[in-house]
Amino acid sequence: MTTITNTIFEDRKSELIQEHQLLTHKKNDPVSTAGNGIYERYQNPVVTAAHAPLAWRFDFNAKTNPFLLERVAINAAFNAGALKWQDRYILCVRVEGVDRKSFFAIAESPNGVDNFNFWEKPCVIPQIPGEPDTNVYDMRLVQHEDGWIYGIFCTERKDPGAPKGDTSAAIANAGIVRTKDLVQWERLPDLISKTGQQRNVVLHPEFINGKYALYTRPQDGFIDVGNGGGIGLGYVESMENPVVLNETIIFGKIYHTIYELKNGLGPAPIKTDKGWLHMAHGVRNTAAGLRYTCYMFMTDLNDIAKVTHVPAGHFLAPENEERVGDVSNVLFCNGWIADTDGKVYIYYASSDTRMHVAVSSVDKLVDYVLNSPQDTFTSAGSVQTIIQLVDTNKSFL
Ligand code: M1P
Repeated sequence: MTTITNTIFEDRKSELIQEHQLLTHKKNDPVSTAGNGIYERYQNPVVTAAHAPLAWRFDFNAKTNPFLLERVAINAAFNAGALKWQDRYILCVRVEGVDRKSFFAIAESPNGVDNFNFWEKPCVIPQIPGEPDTNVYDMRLVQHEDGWIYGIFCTERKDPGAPKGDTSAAIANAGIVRTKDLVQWERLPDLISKTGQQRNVVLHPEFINGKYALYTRPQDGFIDVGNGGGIGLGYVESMENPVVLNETIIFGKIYHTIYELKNGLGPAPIKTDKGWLHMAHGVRNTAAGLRYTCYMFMTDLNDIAKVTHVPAGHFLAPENEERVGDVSNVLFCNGWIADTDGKVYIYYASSDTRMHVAVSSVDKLVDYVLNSPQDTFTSAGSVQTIIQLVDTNKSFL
């Protein structure tokens, strides 16, 4: 190697390392506006494609890579499952390479809002013999009361029944893994359900009458939910033989709402003394394409199929830079952490591109879900809701 190339290599190496260090150790502060009082967004994304370790992307051997070119490029880091584990804030991130393949990688932070660093290597997900996953994404991490940490994710494979020449028809289903250390993953059989396709399947953290409870999202097609859709609930006897015989839709699609076209559960629900708190995403169509926003609801502590409260409209929607990305106008949340001090870290992805955090508390979220007006499903109803508030406020403002 000539001296000149050697200098290019060494200069680039120190520049890359310095930039990466700055990014992965950058302090994050809340956005300073009065906001809605329910949560505080943080200024910087918590994980991005640029957070991917340099060792995943560059060959640092000057002999084989004298210009220190990037060999494996990462496109996006989004839709992360989350867990507080051994006092650390863990994200199981959907990392997507420029080859369009997603994979999972653990990133951890000491405080939940910044300093997220990926572990040395991505997760190795064992394959089902004869049925390799083409693409995997959107893992929900759940610490179940049976002692295992489960990861349920979407596994996508080419549709074997697709007509010749149709290179995009695919089948989505729920893949299942479990672990005790987030390093060794045991692959369990994929979910068996009556509906053709499944995405957004989430494990309830507690047994219900001795069974595992699974929130599902049955769909007729790969993208379109068709006659299916809605958030379903089913039970399985064992995660080693995950057969859901009956799925009941507990939260369906509704005309002219933010979940008119489809919806799906986000992370596993948080148990509170008032009920189970849920975060979900709702999708509607617009002239500019699909719009994904996140909304909340609560189910009964003693009957998880019973939805008790649903504030009208979205809870979190894409704002400013969040609105633009690989799939623009999308907010998606499949991970949150209810901490021991009552804080809730809501990890959400924007536009299928990067991860953010918003911080709230169990008390605030319960207050929001119980006391925000419910949907009246008409414009006149929305006006009445506002007039009621104005009248109430007359004695206070
Ligand atoms: O592109 C937006 C989202 O689309 C899918 O979600 P759903 O199945 O609810 O339509 C998923 O592919 C998700 O990963 C993605 O963020």
